[in-house]
Amino acid sequence: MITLYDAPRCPFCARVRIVLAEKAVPFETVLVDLDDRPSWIVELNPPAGRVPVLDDDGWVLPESAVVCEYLEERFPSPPLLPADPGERAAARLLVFRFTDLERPYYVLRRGEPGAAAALADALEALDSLLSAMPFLTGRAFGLADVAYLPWVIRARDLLGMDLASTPSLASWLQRAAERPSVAAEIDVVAALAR
Ligand SMILES: N[C@@H](CCC(=O)N[C@@H](CS)C(=O)NCC(=O)O)C(=O)O
Repeated sequence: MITLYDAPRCPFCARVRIVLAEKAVPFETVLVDLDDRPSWIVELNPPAGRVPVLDDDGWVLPESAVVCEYLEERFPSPPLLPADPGERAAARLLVFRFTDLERPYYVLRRGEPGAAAALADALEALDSLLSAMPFLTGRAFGLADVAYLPWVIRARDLLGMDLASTPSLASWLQRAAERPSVAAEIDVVAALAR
């Protein structure tokens, strides 16, 4: 049995939730209170007790990008990486460069002045990629899309970022939202905003 140590507000956990949903993998959830982190989660994922953590019949894995790749290999169907090695590498490169979005996102969340402009630049960089291809993973939805979607949804719905000036990004989000896995995450974020 697969267990996900999870927190609804955590976008890293959202990556794993999306992959599990895409692959229709049954799993159980253990909710972790991020404001009062239990000692057992620190023991499971030292030193900070970060989530997500996946436990697949005793095989314990932290780090959302690693967990997503693990699930891709453990449950290859439907695939979330392209068949072509070059296209796979391009998708992995985007996951690797996720910090380009992560940094300005968290600077804005901390409320630092001028941060919205830096996040807008990072969203524009994604928009430019998406003007040339339908998904960040390339021709089909996959792990690079999963890596970014939780933050783009939160940037729009929690931080008030307007996607009107990034039309390719806005269309990508709309396309992705047609998938039940992503629609469910939009609902999770809506509940956080209430
Ligand atoms: N690199 C980790 C980051 C996970 C992470 O930072 N999770 C947050 C919740 S969204 C957390 O548990 N933070 C606690 C801390 O940093 O002390 C991943 O990709 O899984």
